[in-house]
Amino acid sequence: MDDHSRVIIHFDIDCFYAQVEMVKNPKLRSVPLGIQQKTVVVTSNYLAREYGIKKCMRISEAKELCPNLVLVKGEDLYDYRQTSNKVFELLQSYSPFVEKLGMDENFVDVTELVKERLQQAQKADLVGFVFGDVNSTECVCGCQERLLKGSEIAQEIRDKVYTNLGLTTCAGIAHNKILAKIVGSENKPNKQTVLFPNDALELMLSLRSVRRIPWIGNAAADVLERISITTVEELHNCDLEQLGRVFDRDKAKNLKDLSFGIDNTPVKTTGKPLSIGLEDACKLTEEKAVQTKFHELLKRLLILVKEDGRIPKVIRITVRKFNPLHPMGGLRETRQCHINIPLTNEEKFIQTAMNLFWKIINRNGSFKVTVLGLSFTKFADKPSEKNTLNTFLMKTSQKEYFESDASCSNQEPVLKRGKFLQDNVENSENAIECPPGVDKTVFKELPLEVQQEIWSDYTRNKQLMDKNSKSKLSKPNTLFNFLQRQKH
Ligand code: TTP
Ligand code: MG
Repeated sequence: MDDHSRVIIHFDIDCFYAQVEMVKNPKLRSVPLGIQQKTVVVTSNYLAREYGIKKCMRISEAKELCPNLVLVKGEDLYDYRQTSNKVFELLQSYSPFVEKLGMDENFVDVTELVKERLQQAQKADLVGFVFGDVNSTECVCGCQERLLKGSEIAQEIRDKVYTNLGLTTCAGIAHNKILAKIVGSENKPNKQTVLFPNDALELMLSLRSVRRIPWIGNAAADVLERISITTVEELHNCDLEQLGRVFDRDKAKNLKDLSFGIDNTPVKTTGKPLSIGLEDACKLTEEKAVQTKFHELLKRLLILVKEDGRIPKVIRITVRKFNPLHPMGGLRETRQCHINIPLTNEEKFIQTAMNLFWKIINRNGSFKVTVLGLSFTKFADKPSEKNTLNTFLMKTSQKEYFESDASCSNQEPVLKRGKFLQDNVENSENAIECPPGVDKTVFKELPLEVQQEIWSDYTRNKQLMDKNSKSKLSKPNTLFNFLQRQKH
């Protein structure tokens, strides 16, 4: 059953990398601009597209089409990620349901906002384009009114993205994700399009090839081709039994639904990524060159990890060996291991990455690596800032974890903290005396502030005991008494 109760907006930033560069350097707005990665133009501004420049075109071909093409290197993704995060944050100010789809696309579920706005003003006006027939028969569920309100909200958000960040975007407004995504690219750039449910079938058929249906990957499309299904229409007309012979039941049903534009999946709120990684295409044949590439990747990666704020627990490397049968492709192999390395200890990271590398590549033979990647996965959260003794101890050890110098070893941070304090206390002229009855080793491990607190507890206790030497009063719950109890 197709449910029309939601209003979903899909946002896609126009010529994303090119716009980020144009925001940084407005002079680039008036020239045909291409973003270069290695030997290809990964994207270009719309001025360059007028010359026929396409995504992933070779530089030589692009230059032939447009000799005035200005090229900017786009291999460092830092600014693009930053901008992507800013757009994401801005969208979150409209709805808690924002799902990131790559760096320049987001779904936003604005159903609640639409409801609120319709309560304030019943009337909603169409903003932007409509796919199909504006006067298509009205659905009884009220979806048309909701989607029109959605088009007003989409315009409002796009205006805000432009005012705050200088970026133009396209938007698709529909009652589910797949339709919002498809309809959004009907009118580009800097435009928005709404789809009413009655026209969903027409939109899906307009794609023609099943390969153009989002979420039907190449693997599924290849299997469909083997059973002679290549068009959306053929997928509509085939029966589930036929699909069930090559896919499991759920997948078969899902493919059929998608081809009709039926998609009840929710907008999943995007949390922090499960892994943070980078990889580069390369041609590496020597150990030294591999190390240099790891260094390069690590430098960029550490900036991202520090910004993310979590502590990586696992390092993973990716290697693609040259395969003469697939000179442009081939399988990637990965190896990973647990780590406990301060983020400043780059040498230790490289050493660990190289150890993993030699698990994939035979150290005694020659090699040719065409892709090298480095990533961190499995993160631990940084402790909260709450001011408890426990978080104080944790916080200090984590602070060290982030800030310690390259001489740090690969020890547990808490142990390192212990050593640090011991040095601190033993060498300090202001070292605080360990009160009688408290374990000296434990005491020495504690931060000066805590030692100070325990000493004060001890002296206060002592005064109290001296005053009421015969008193049977129970001991108050102080740190000093706690440590005394631990010892006995
Ligand atoms: P897209 O959304 O495909 O393209 P775009 O935003 O540049 O252009 P538009 O939406 O106006 O059609 O990709 C987003 C960014 O991803 C793009 O700016 C550059 C980058 N990219 C790559 O790095 N490699 C690729 O192969 C492609 C297609 C894009
Ligand atoms: Mg885009």
